[in-house]
Amino acid sequence: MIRFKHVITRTPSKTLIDGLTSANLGKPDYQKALDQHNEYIRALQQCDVEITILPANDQFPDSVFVEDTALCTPYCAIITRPGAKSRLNEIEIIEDCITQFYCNHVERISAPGTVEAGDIMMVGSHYYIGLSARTNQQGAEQMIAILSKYGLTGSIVTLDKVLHLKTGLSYLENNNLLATGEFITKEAFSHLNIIEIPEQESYAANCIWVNGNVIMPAGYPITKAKIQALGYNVIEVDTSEYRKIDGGVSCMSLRF
Ligand code: CIR
Repeated sequence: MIRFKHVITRTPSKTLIDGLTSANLGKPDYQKALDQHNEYIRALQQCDVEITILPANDQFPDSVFVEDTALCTPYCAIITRPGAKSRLNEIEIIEDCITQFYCNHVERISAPGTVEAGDIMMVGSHYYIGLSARTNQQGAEQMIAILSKYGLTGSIVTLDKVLHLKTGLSYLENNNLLATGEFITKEAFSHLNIIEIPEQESYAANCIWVNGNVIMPAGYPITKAKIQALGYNVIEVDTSEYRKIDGGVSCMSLRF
């Protein structure tokens, strides 16, 4: 059974209001987003992890979503190469912090590969990599080759409707997988215990398991009841301002 020791987050920048989005929910309110980020950190503080909080960076509106910039495994970290142009150079501002934790076990995705780690889901020593508008075939193949150097495995899954793989999926350990929409019936996950998240609560399919706790967005009672029924300690956080720019609870941290 894994245990996470570390979490990396980044304070949202004022420019967050200009984050990339496909949602039609209006612009985030910065003060509210900041309060919600603090609430997120308080939730993590209940999960027995050491939390690193990186400073806000105005140059990158989406830099609060640190998850996309690196894949942190137990043996190595892989700096990604985000497929969104405005996010590509976010890797420059995460690198030092990642190197502090992983020393010389830091790898990189190179051009023409693109990867955003929101497209990668860890299940034990296996990593599912979603091909999306942000993660391409070359990037996924490079990722699998790097993982294999460290005794880890990876495989590619396709996705059609959502931004990132983990927009519609969350692995909660103990064989339990939250899934919504296109992922409920995907062959690749049929060996797992699929917990179906109904369409009207699809945003809540993006949750995080942190040492026996599940942090989930507030306001999704069906999902909450299903997760609680599995025996997890559920911690709800309001992420309404992040939802407006296609972000959820997983995107806002790196956990390892
Ligand atoms: C983006 O479009 O890149 C951001 N507005 C949202 C990123 C969400 N990250 C994630 O799902 N891992």
